Amino acid sequence: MTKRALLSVSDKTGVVEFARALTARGWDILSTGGTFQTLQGAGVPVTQVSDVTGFPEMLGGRVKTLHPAIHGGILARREAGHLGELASQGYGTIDLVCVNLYPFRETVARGAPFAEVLENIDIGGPAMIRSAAKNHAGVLVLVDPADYALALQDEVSAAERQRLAAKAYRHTSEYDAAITAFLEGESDELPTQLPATLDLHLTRAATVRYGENPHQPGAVYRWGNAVGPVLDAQVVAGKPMSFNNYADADAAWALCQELAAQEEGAVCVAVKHGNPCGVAVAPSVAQAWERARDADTLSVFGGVVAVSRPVDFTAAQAMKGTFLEVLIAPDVTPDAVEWFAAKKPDLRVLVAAPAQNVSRLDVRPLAGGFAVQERDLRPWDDLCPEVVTQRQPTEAEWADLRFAWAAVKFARSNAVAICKGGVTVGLGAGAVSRIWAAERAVTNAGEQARGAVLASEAFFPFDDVVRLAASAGVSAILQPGGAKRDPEVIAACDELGLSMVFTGSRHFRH
Ligand code: 93A
Repeated sequence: MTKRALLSVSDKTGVVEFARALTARGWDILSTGGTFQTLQGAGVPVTQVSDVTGFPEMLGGRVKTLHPAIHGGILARREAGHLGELASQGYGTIDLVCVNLYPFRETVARGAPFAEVLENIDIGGPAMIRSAAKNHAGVLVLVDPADYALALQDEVSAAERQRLAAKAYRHTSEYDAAITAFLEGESDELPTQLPATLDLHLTRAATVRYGENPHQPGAVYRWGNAVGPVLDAQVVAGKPMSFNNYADADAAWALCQELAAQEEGAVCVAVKHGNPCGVAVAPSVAQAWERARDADTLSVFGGVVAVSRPVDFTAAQAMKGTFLEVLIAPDVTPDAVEWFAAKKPDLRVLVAAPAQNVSRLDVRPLAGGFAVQERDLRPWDDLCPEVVTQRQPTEAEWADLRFAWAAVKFARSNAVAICKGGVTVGLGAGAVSRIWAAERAVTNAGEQARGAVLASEAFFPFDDVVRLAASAGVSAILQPGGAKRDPEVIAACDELGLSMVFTGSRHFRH
């Protein structure tokens, strides 16, 4: 018996060629309104679904294929009982369903009015896809033009049919998740409560040679229509970006942007393995770079550097003696690009735009899923810092406390930053105990800790960090506060003549 294929697609890519190839292999083609017109216009023999159902498309297209002549033809098991029942109604089988859905996500993304978005919720399409996928033993289900060629083979194995069915259900479930997310209002406003389902529509945005290590395959994905400052940056010189480069560049640029918004001067952030290792603000990019580098000349080796202002020839030359993996800036002058290309051919030089529509969600991989939260976007101006000691910070200390707060917020917990004159002179990050983070920061700072300030991203469980800081010469400390032993911690500051500021806001970053 002649096989029948039902083609009903919104994205008409490749459908004419596919239909033609099916026809050449002896298939009969059924189609809905728009697809029918496309195929007929291309000279492909095709029958309208309405001729099979005996009903016209109605309600402006809302009901086209929702009919037993269609769903019976798809769902009937290929065995005497079902086939007999089908034949008694005058219906035939449908052996291939090729459907892609109304462009719901695209309609949301272009900011269409609510009624238009609702109209783009496909009902009949998912019903056919789900019917065909359920009966995949007898029906091929295609939701992706990339699979059309497979369906043209003489024989499609049971395993391939099952794979296509799984892909079909994934397609409809992601589609439903996008609708849920939209209706729950996740798309525009900052969500106060994350929705029960998330639209994890991901598309590959970049290829990398491998993941974190050479034996791990890796790739970079874009979430929905989000714009990523690093994802969308222009690589103006150097080698292609690696997996680790993307991760570190993202971290460096985020901190650099945050500081650029709160500081007067040019900002430079050096990152190693996801943590800042040197951060500075200075009148020029070259000076900011030199100060960030000198903050920790050991760790900056092989680092990723972000700066908040255009890199000119002078700034480029200041980077001469240091091996760096990536440099990201809002712009790089042509003579600087030329110099980098000639003198540092391995350095990836990126020009990034401050991000507009960056995803507000932050995900942490779990085996089998993700933990998802809103990004920590709280700015300094959102805080109500409170001095809890007898001594008040000086104006210069206030400036450094604010600077240190941003730096420590972007470091992995437990983190402690010691800053002086707009430079992180000591950073301790990713420590499993707070005192160890403080010890690292104090050791790195050395003599520079005298008259410096210290910030911690979370509270002090004991007064040990205060005593260590005081012995190193630190004069002011900033932390969220809120620990059981806060009174002891404050008393230690008063005893040692330090200022302490509580922000009331913790900034864990695990
Ligand atoms: O409006 S629907 O939900 N009702 C239906 O009965 C129906 N049948 C197919 N949408 C329906 N479709 C969808 O129409 C398909 O999923 C496909 O996206 C689109 C193809 O329409 P046309 O062939 O008219 O361009």
